[in-house]
Amino acid sequence: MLVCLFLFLAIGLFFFQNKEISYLKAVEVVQYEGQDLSSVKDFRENSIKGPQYIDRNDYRLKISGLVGDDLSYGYDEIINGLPMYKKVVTLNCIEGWSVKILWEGFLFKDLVSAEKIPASANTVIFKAYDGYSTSFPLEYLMNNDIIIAYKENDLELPPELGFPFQLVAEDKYGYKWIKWITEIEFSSDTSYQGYWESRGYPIDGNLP
Ligand SMILES: Nc1nc2c(c(=O)[nH]1)N[C@H]1C(S)=C(S)[C@@H](COP(=O)(O)O)O[C@H]1N2
Ligand SMILES: [Mo]
Repeated sequence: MLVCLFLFLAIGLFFFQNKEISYLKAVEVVQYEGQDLSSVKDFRENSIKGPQYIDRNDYRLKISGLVGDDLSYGYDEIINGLPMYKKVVTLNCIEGWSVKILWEGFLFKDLVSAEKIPASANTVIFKAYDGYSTSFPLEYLMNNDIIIAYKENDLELPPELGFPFQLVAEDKYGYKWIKWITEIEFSSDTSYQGYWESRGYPIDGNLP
């Protein structure tokens, strides 16, 4: 009798736990530390070639240019290997709309901490899967805890929002927030013009 009761409880507990686990789902966070956030649905899709679909198993992030031998990292290698940070930052598109998002990712300076960066490398050029590019002074990326995000509002970046990685270019216009990053090139070309920069937008992209 007692054995039956025990078995019944054990089986019940097993199914209860199973159910709990199988029903867990990623939920978008809407508030953080008392601040209301925008939704990931509030972005206006206007990428130069539309959404890009990158396979996480094939993905490589290449580090190239003045640092010597090219290096590359896989998605899991980056996610499991680097400390992660969260911060609420607003993206302002030059077209007038904005989104306030909780970003989560790793620091640019942590990603490149093992690199031997020569003094001549004062510029960093980011390149993306859709052919987009944009550049920054190296010291902007190193001295401001700039994040490369893999999550927004607690959700993994969906393909249309830059999976696997988008740069959180704080204090700069949306066109500097490159999505679908595939390559980070160290350069000495301070006048490099990325996609929108070569079409008339300022290289620094600073917010007013
Ligand atoms: N690779 C890539 N990154 C990109 C873009 C793009 O076309 N391609 N557009 C930029 C612009 S203009 C903005 S405002 C932000 C946000 O664009 P979204 O709303 O289309 O996501 O992404 C930026 N990053
Ligand atoms: Mo934009």
